[in-house]
Amino acid sequence: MNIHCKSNEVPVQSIPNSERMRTLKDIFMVEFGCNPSFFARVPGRVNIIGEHIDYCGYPVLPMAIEQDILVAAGLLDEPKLCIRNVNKKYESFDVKINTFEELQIENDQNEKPNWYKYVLCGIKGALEHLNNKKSSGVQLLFDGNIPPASGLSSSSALVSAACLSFLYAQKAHLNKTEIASLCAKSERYIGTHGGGMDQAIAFLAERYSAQYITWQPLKATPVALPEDATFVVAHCLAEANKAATDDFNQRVMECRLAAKILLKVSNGDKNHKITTLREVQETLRTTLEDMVNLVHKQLPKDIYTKDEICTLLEVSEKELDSLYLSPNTKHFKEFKLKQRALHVYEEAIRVESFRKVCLEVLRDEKIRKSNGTNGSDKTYENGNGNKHKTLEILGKLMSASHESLKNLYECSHPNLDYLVDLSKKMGIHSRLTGAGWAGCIVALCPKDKTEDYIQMLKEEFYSKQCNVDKDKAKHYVFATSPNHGAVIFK
Ligand code: ADP
Ligand code: NG1
Repeated sequence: MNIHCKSNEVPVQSIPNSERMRTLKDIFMVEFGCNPSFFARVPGRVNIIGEHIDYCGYPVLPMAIEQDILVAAGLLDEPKLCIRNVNKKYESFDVKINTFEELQIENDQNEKPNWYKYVLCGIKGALEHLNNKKSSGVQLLFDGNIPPASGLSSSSALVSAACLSFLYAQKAHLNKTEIASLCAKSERYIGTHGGGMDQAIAFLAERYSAQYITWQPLKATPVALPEDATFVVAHCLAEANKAATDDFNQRVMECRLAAKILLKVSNGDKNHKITTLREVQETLRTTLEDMVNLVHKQLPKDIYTKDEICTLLEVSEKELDSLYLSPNTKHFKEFKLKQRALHVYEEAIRVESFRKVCLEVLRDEKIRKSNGTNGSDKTYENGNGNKHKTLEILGKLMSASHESLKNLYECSHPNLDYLVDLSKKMGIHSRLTGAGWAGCIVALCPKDKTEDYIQMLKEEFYSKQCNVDKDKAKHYVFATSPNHGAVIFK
């Protein structure tokens, strides 16, 4: 039940009477000797299409999943932060909190950050937002079930849960878009230059529909997914922590450099403010299709050396490092600009096509329901069983997205490719979801094939390839549907 819920604020609901909440409360009592004052829940997400384009300014299409980070929070009189995890593999950490400037989150480059540093990111961002004004310290006990480092946004759920609970403890009121933007900014303290999709869907998600997320200003528009489709997530049994390698930032920087060069060679503009591929499209007032042609024309080489980029942009290496590169990408001597920019513009086209088809399906379903008819031949192919043409169109867009991520963006993993190929043999289209380099695929499955598909993956991948028994495999492969966003329980 909602205790209070302005539509644009994070809802405050009464505490669910569940085993998990009771256990969390009991462990909180053991850890801190008192009851929690409130709880916060932030979901993970699966991105249906639109990968590695949020940080280039393009819309994406994620939905929240059932798995989440749940945190129990207590208030402290002293300015202190006590961080605990139900899972003892995640160590405890206590720290004094005075100002956000003093809260250090330095990470050794290319080392996996300690988990509590993601919590510190959320607190640092919140403190900065509050201009260091705080009324209490906090005790936080976390319990998460999002597969970590697997492209389902466990890190952002953790950062967001920390930021949300700290702000709530200080009685600060932010609307959902404000807090989503704040959490996106906060997570960058870990060192990765993400775009904001994960934090946006964490707060703006709604039950029953995916969200078409657009930027500047941040906005989420619900997109109803076809009723006869199920989205299945399958873990490839490899993990990759984004902050532990320079791969993620390298891609972000390559897109940034491609944007600078495209703008410079197209209209001689050295405008340092423009850094995203979308801003270039907007400045040139042209279509995504024209941007694809422009990339072929203006970025013809497979590899650009740092020297070549400096010459093209008329900057010194020192300027290039300080103006455009992150600390962990300054050492790179070669960059792939054509491939990355092509992926981004073509993926942005795929997102638009996917959304358009979903809108058409919805419109047809509405017409069908109001007419009491069984649908038009345009949308449904009745000749060959109940094969759904629309799902095939959407599926093909997902397959094309995977091919592009594998070949142009080079962020796949052999296990992910194996899962995608295995799915294709059964006529199911799928793609890697999230950052990649490991993690999960998301597959679009006709509802009536879902059980057979999951069964096939359990046998052919988890059992035969990875020796995982069927009971355990259910944690790695599951059907999912759009869930709601973050809540406070009190
Ligand atoms: P993702 O793609 O899931 O966001 P990242 O590589 O960005 O993956 O971040 C994963 C990291 O988040 C983990 O290595 C861990 O430090 C932290 N994390 C995720 N889930 C939890 C959890 N339940 N408890 C503690 N830390 C977690
Ligand atoms: P994951 O690693 O799946 O949570 C990351 C970025 C997103 C987006 C995707 C790729 C962060 C926190 N998340 O998501 O913004 O760029 O990769 O589409 O950086």
